[in-house]
Amino acid sequence: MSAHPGTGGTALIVVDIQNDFCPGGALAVPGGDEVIAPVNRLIAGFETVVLTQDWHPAGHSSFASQHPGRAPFSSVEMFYGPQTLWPDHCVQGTPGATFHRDLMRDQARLIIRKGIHRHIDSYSTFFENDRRTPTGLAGFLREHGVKHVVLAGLALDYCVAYSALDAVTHGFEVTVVPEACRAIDLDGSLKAAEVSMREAGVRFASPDDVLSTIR
Ligand code: VGL
Ligand code: ZN
Repeated sequence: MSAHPGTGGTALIVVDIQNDFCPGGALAVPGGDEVIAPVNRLIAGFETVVLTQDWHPAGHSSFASQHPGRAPFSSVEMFYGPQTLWPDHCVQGTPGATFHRDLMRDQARLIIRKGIHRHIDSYSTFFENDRRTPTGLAGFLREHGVKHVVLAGLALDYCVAYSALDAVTHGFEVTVVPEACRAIDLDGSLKAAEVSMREAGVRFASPDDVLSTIR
């Protein structure tokens, strides 16, 4: 028997627990570092753990600094639709893009890096924001027989929510663990994300519920 019987069909996806999304970071999510303790407990219970990393080239088109006269957190029209402009964050190879040092990383089977194309942002860990360019995660999960994905991390109303919705589209059963997530909450984005996840059939569960059902 494996150390974690019964977890084979379920994967944990830990979204963007990077320094820039934690207090003191360039795009700090309030309380971002508070997710690390519950996330580590989840990681310890799973056999298939995927970590994601927001991983932008310098001068990425989602940075307000690339749009003269535009402020961070305003919105522009890109070729793929509206795009919120962010402070420069998670630039490849910088300390801000590094995983938070307290995150348990050794057990991860795969690290997905997203937002790597200069002219397309990516909130979802399955597709870039053009909704067409895949990251390869769905194929990885299918090849490992995963049917159910559990999501936690940052930010609940952006990368976690978009990833959850895309996972549903790919036919996975999807559970989000809100206690192990924190939100940016820009102009009602948290409420909107919760509504669209609920409507899509995403389930919400506590870390204890998740751990007891996979065991
Ligand atoms: C994210 C905004 C910009 C996230 C990434 O991880 O939720 N949000 N880039
Ligand atoms: Zn980003």
